[in-house]
Amino acid sequence: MSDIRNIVVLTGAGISAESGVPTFRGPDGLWEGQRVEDVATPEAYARNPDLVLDFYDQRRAKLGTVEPNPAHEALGRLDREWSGELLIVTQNVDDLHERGGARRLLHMHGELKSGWCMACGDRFPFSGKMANRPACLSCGEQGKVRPDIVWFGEMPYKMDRIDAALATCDLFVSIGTSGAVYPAAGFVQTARYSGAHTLEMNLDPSEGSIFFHESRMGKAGELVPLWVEGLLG
Ligand code: BV8
Repeated sequence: MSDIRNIVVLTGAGISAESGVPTFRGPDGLWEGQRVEDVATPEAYARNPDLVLDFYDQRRAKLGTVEPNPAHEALGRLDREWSGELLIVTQNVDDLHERGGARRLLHMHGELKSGWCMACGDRFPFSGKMANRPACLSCGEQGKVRPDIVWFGEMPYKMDRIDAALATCDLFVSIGTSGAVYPAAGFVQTARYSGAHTLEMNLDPSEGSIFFHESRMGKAGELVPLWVEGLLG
């Protein structure tokens, strides 16, 4: 472990599960009562904007009722104390990493607390209800603000920055993700190709488990603090 300098951490819904934020693939295959294709695609938004806006309004409002868990806080400690390079790439759209102290953080699938104006293209902090068709804070256009979320079929954010970090990392760690969605699910292979050691921490083996040098099965709230202590201790 002594030759580790540059770390990339990928997180998914599993890291927020112990905070009470539902993961995507519940037992009934529904996600907060909806089918993913009915709420997380541009077509769904065009077809039924009220359903989609209300779905995200509800999740945004829920952020005020959940707290970061020990896994988020451990990554916040790693961010403060790690002297090498670190990039935390999250697929999550909640704000628990920030509230847990992470700073070297990137939301590749967007954020619930951000609005995106389809009239002027600006993005800005948003915490209200989009179903009320608010005016854009930048251009004032009414009813053109959509969730700043990367839906299926849309380009994930900051891929160039992610690819550059994967190309130079010595350690790639995946936490709480099923490895079901690309391009995130392919990051482990990119990291391996760059010669990085790869570690997965998950409740169950992900779809990409075979690509990891090491897999630790268990709850993120227990495994991540132990891993960070081992790295920094
Ligand atoms: C793209 C935001 C091109 C939404 C999300 C046809 C047309 C177009 C594209 C495609 C297509 N077919 C396939 C694709 C590609 C598609 C894709 O991969 N589809 C899959 C279904 C096959 N991908 C895309 O469309 C992406 N865009 O391809 O554009 C492109 C690509 C590259 C370069 C240029 C162009 C965009 C995908 C983004 C979709 N948006 N989120 C929102 O949040 O509302 S996806 C969403 O699901 C998440 O963000 C995450 O990425 C994904 C998987 O979720 P997970 O986070 O892994 O959560 P999940 O519930 O699945 O698993 C939880 C895990 O945690 C489990 O393993 C569980 O065991 C574990 N766990 C539970 N509790 C704990 C725990 N672990 C530890 N501790 C615990 N306590």
